Amino acid sequence: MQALNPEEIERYQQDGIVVPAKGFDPATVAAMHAKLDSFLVDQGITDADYVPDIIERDPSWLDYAVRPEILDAVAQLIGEDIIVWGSALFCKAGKGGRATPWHQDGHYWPIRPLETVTAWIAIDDVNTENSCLRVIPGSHRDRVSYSHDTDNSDAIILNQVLKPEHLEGAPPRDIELAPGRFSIHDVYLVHGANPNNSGKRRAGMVFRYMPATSHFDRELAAQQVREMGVLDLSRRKLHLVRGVDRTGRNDIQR
Ligand SMILES: O=C(O)CCC(=O)C(=O)O
Repeated sequence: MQALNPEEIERYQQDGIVVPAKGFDPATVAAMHAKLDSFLVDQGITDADYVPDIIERDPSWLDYAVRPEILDAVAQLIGEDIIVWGSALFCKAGKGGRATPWHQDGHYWPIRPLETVTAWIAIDDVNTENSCLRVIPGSHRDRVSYSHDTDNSDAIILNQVLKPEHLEGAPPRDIELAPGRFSIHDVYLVHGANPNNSGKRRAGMVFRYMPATSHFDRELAAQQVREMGVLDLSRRKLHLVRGVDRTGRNDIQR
């Protein structure tokens, strides 16, 4: 059986995001929850709401990125040659959890052609109350990278903010997820999240997948840091998790 049925693929193409019917089983959810708790202790992380490079900090997180529930769905969307190039934890405390500004991911990602998807996995129960991910359905369809402003304010977790004029269009949709369920979103999709002051933690793990027909361009990454002051992605490790590197130019982690 395919991970995504034709209706789900159609929904992804229309909306730029899909929540597959099948998430992780309860035992996997429990293991992931426990692993997050010990990971936060081991890493001495007490109040960080955004922690990049989770797999680099603890390579065993890659086991979750390659679970068939996710990888089979990703393969249906980007093809059978797949590189995991990013991971992050968005773990917002129940009080003072900072907002994620409206943004498009690909705006500062050094992948050419710019094709990549993100799986956002709920570790906690994630809903409107504790500020789940919000998206503008269909905002990916034109395949346009809109302009962003740089905002280094402490109130938000990313410093690239979509210019407000690009927010017109469909109303935002909240992506509510039970623990173990995940969404997959397109690189051009406009998304963000409200601050969390609900009293309930809101933890989600993300893994980023690019087709190995695209090139992860480290020089471009360094240039983007110089020109935009964005997070430095130039030393990201590339994990080939299925198929082969079709470009022959991606320096895959061995
Ligand atoms: O979880 C969030 O608040 C933001 C997640 C996000 O921006 C992403 O996964 O690309």
